[in-house]
Amino acid sequence: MSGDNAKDQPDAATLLAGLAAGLASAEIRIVDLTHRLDPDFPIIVLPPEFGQCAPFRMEEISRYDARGPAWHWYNISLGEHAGTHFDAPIHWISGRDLPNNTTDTLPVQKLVGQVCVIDCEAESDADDDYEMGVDKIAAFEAEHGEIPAQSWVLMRTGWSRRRGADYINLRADGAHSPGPDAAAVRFLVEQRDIIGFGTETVGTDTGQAVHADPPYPAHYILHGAGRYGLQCLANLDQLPPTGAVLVAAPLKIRQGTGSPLRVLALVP
Ligand code: 23J
Ligand code: MN
Repeated sequence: MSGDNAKDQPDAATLLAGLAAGLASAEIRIVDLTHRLDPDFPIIVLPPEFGQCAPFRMEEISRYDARGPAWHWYNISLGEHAGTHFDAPIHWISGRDLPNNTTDTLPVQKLVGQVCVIDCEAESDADDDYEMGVDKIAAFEAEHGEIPAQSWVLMRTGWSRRRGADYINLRADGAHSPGPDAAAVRFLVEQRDIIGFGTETVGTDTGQAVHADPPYPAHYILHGAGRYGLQCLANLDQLPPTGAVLVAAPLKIRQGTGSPLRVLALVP
């Protein structure tokens, strides 16, 4: 055979029409992977010598009253990395000099792509400090096939079901939450050419990653290679291991290092 699949594939207009029809008929479902942007949502706690991310705040401007008789609205303020959010390469020192490394310059073509979901719930239930290694990725690929180039990879831990103090899980020695180890992130970037990596926890790194080498290895490796991060994701248990499409478009903040966003998944 020639292997020329292009001839057998519908053209782009037909593909898009199929997408629209699939959405209209709900054969393609949209799953919301976003937590509610809420003043009570937990914020990452860094060691006390460092600056801290501000939580989400809302202030009423008017509510059909003397301040605005026919309209209701708020002023809001928040850190770029509050709530369900996106990390751009400039967020980390390893990505500071890359081209198109900010929320206002990154190529939007990368913001929609296929997604693989690696289920680490059992391991994370058993160990708050679980580190996903290359062995776990190998097991995923043995079952579901190789992670395609230019995929998003999400680590499912069940962490999004935690509430209040259990989410950050702070102890005297800092936060405790699962994440990938350095070798796993390096593998995904170098061997699988991922677009980005996402977690249910407050960081793409483990809670104890300040002690790793390099510190915060997921941030260091991902952003140093121009890849993106997603944090505080929800509803990963509603996604298939492969075959869904992720939509993750951060706000176009000038020189932004990240942004809260609505993360959606298109699921067959
Ligand atoms: C700054 C320093 C360490 C971390 C983070 C930010 C994040 O997780 C973040 O939101 O990017 S681990
Ligand atoms: Mn972040």
